[in-house]
Amino acid sequence: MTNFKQIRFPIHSALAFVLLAASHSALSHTRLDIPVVMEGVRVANNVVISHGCGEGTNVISQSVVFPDGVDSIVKVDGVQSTNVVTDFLSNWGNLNQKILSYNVFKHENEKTDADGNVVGFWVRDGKMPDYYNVFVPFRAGAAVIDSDSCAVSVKVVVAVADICKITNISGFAEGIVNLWTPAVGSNYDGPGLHGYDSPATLTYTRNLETNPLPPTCGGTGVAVEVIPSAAQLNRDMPIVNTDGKQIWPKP
Ligand SMILES: [Cu+2]
Repeated sequence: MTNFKQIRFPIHSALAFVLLAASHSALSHTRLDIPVVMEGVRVANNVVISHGCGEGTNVISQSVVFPDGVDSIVKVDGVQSTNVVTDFLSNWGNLNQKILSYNVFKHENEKTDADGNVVGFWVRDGKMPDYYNVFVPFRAGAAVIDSDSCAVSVKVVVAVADICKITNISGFAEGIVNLWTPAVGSNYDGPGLHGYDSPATLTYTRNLETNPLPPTCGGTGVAVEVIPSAAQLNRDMPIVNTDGKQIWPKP
């Protein structure tokens, strides 16, 4: 073991590098200000943009989409299930509203589905330097976990695009756009980009005092995850002006 010191150093360095890289990405990706909320609690939340698309770039627009609960992917303990969102969140739909703010972005609007429920929002005409942080505020409504379900937590996956340059879909690249979306096979997966398959999330935890697990759950309960479908992201990720004109991506 005379070589111990010689081999120990590179291993230690490699470990330090991995830890540094992990903490960097955890800190620097676009995430929610308050990523975990107890059910029944309404909070003022923010989408936090922590960097642009590289040195010298500005985030000029952002698009945010929540799963609509219509054709969303539902996973139970990590396994895709045939359940629907309302099996676990009894009041899902229209829970998240944009809080109006022209601090950074000069135009904004909510995105709605055919029934007028808010499924996301967009902001544009801003200029956030790469080295800045920006809060995009929204009101996260009080979700209710279905009392008959065994869910102890429901993690809602949120798709976000931080846009530094307006292009068409084929123009998506490093330095142009950061896509914090689940890789579900939509036009907004962004394979190879910085935020690939690293979406923001909002987790509701069950209030076990007021909403105890049914005895049939066996005491442990399940962790549920709700992910927007590719069809929904293709429909809802674009930024469309009130006059119907699509701003991003360029058609
Ligand atoms: Cu990052």
